[in-house]
Amino acid sequence: LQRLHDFNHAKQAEHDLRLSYLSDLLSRRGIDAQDVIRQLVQFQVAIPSWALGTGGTRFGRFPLGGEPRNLEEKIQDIGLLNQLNGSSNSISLHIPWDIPSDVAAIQQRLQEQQLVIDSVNSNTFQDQKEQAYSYKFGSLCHTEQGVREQAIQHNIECVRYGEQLGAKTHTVWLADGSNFPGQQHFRRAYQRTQESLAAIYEALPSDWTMLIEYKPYEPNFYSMIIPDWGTSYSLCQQLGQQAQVLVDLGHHLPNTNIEQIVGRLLHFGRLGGFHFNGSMYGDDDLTTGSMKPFQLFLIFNELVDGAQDLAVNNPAVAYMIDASHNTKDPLEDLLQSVDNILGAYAKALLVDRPTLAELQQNNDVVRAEELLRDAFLTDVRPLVQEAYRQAGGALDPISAYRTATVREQLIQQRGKLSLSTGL
Ligand code: AOS
Ligand code: ZN
Ligand code: ZN
Repeated sequence: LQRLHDFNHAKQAEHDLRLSYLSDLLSRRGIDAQDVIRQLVQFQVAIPSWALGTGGTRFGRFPLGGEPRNLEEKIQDIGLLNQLNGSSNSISLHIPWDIPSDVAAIQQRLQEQQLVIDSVNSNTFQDQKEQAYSYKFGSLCHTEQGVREQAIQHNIECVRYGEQLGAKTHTVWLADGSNFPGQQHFRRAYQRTQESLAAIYEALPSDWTMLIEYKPYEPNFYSMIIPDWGTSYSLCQQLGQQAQVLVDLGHHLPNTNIEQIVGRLLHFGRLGGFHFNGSMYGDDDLTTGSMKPFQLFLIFNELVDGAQDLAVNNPAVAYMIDASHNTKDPLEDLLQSVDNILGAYAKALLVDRPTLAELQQNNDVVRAEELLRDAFLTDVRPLVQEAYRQAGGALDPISAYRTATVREQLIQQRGKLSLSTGL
């Protein structure tokens, strides 16, 4: 990527023209473009270790080649992304897929790439070879104490690995649930889950956060133990201040008003984390912003509104991309996702909040909506590109990636059939 400078140089003149036109337009509205760009440069979204290889479905997987074979290579890939867009300075790990064999070596790699560990994620949705009990009928919710204890210990082990690597967040997503009516006693299963989570929470260092992710269906199709934000919220309330709700954009039934959920959680000070992806039907894990860009903007509108409102007392939100699919080069997909995320964020930063508040107060429905539409329809790409450039990245990360023939080189280094651990 040494050619990044030359690459930007060729695009610079046109970029300057577009940026100065937009900066002029914005300054007429009292918005300082540089101020927006500064906030875009600061925005960081974590990359999970499992998004770097082609995901596959239960029907098949079509390896792309050059995919990372171990944690070191995953760190290398994320370092590459971060060089291109300056927006992905952290990595989320999945235990046991990413158990570090040599902690010092991993720390060294992270330092070289100027990356940090974002969160550790437990895995009780699969059985591992050496484990004593099966998770076929659940983990933290299981009817048998031995299974619950094994799952609790696994979660605590994740936290211990995370501590060695400087993580501060533990994410729990449970596949637990039932496939058939009558299979599970709803109240007792919830109670057991709550008690198991409390045991994990007790082992959490005092400066850590525990994120509880909800999902309405899959892999269980009749009931999930934590199907919705209300259940996550109730668990967090019982656990304590270090527990927070995690919103994954793909974990809602079609047409759910996700932006309202975000607003509610901010109001309660319980929004801890975000998993970005795109969804047409459910947990599709498509490119963020590829399906519902207006909804993504409305979600950022809530986030920005909450961040600017002194009455809101919510801790910093941990952002991550949770996507994994079968067709694109995963690195190109992640660059697209970050681009859509920053675009939605930039548009939300353009919203004239005092005027919007006034319109809402006076019930001026049309002008309130028009105000949001105006921000949404603004072409903010010059701001996002300038943020990449100021962060030392490429004006156009995807074409820089292609021009530098990154994938071809990775295939040469790692082989055509390299397989990453993961889904
Ligand atoms: C699963 O559907 C959830 O989105 C999880 O956050 C995550 O994708 C999983 O833990 C990855 O293995
Ligand atoms: Zn997720
Ligand atoms: Zn998911």
